[in-house]
Amino acid sequence: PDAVMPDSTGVPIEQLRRYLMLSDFRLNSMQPSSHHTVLCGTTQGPLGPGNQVYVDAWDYDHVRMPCSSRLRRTRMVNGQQSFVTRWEIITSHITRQYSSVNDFAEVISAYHPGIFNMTMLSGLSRTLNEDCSPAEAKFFLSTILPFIAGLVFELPSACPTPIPLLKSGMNHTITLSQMQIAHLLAAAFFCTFPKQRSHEPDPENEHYSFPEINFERLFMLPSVKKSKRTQCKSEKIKCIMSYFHKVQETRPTGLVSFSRRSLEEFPNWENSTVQLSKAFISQTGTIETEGVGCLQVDFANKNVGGGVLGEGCVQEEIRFVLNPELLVSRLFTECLEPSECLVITGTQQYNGYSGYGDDFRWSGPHNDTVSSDSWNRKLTQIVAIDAYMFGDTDEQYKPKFLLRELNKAYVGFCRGLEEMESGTNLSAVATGNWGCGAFRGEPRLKFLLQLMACSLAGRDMAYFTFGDGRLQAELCAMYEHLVGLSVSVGDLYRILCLFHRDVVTKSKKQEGRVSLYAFIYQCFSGP
Ligand code: AR6
Repeated sequence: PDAVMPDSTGVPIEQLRRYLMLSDFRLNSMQPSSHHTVLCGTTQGPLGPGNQVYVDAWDYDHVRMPCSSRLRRTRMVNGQQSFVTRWEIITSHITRQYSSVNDFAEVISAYHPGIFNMTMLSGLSRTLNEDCSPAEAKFFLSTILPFIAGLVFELPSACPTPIPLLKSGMNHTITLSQMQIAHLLAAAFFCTFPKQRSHEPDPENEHYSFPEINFERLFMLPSVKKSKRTQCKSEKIKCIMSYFHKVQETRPTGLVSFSRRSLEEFPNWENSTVQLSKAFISQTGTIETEGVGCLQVDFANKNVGGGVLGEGCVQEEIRFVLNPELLVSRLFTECLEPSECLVITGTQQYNGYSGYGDDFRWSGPHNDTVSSDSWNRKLTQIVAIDAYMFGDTDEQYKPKFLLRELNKAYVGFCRGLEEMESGTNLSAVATGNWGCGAFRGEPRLKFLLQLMACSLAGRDMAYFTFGDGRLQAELCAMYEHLVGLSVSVGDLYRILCLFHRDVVTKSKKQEGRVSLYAFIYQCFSGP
């Protein structure tokens, strides 16, 4: 942090609204409905079908489960062809003793649709052989891996009800227990899921609109070209191992909700007379720690989780391994459209970390002390919104992209169905340089766009500049200037459009053109 700047400026964080206690977020009792599928029992007893008989749904609206009897293989018995379900093969192989990664590879290869061998577990091998002590590796193989296998074995009784896919255009919530999520993630760890589909396959174009859920790619070493990523991949594997270890020690008892939101109508930004919300701006702190009780932004990919199971290791991927329950959203969340977001309420933080990107390191298990709401979900609400990735960074000032990003932030921040029913005041948004790392956006612009979206959504904003003291000072000076002049959302929108028309289209950044903030100061020069 920059020594001459105060750590934080704007409105003090204490003045922003957060959900920290049960009473902050009042909810009606949980009822399954046409927009809410409750897949778990609650503290009041089981809901939904309530029995433990597995119901298979092999269609375009539900998750295709590895235990489906539709997945079959033929085999020859005494010269006669017969069928065996893939699930029978899975369950007959996974429950065994594991003394090496080789044993794990052998198990997966028994039911994997393609070729599966030890090379595909090179990353997992490296983690166990080089990053763990022999005792830790032995404990994982002899205790944790059989525990994970046990969770897979119990999948049909743990998740007997078909899980709806959260498809494009839907406004729907799924609530699962943390233990159901553990069973599903165990099945992903053993790479058992078939690919998910939301429509008939097109033989010309094998296109899947769901993110990958099986952990295969995570277990493989990155290519030599990306060898800098080897260590951070290993750190992600350690996060997953530590998650299952914690679940094995203490079975979590809470629930988690996943809500897809898809809006058809958006605000009229240009004509809005709404004043700017309160904003706290800080160069220290992170969204997940200092933003406790706020709506925390996941700087997402349209395929939620982005490169978490591959080589990615920036904000979203890190969040997904700190709170591994987020990973299950990849099983049922179809690729997000520009007018959509995913809100996840109730995940637990199991891991601590240090560093970022290639320097990301697991720093041990994390004891999550966040309290829970009346549905027994942790009061941790995360919203996945995917910014636009700019090839040419001047594009971001075009009105069509200003609108794209404003509307994306707005769908993430606006009042959801639950909050409509409960009438609760909305918590602040905890965010930062959304779309400004891997996606190459400009934080000075994204700060204003997110502030405008917060203002129309009726939320305050806590903005973390991630150690950038100069940025914090510039954002704060601009914020105070705009608020001092009572600039409205519409005023600001029109100035942003003028900047594009009068500056961006006339000259290149390299030519020393006037900066966005200098232009805004010129336009709103005060009384
Ligand atoms: N708290 C506050 N700010 C943070 C934090 C944090 N915990 N972590 C990072 N930042 P990036 P994007 C700041 O690149 O550009 C992933 O692969 C930091 O200044 O993750 O929207 C997704 O799956 C960082 O440079 O977000 C997408 O594919 C900045 O936030 C893609 O990246 C941006 O973080 C999204 O890229």
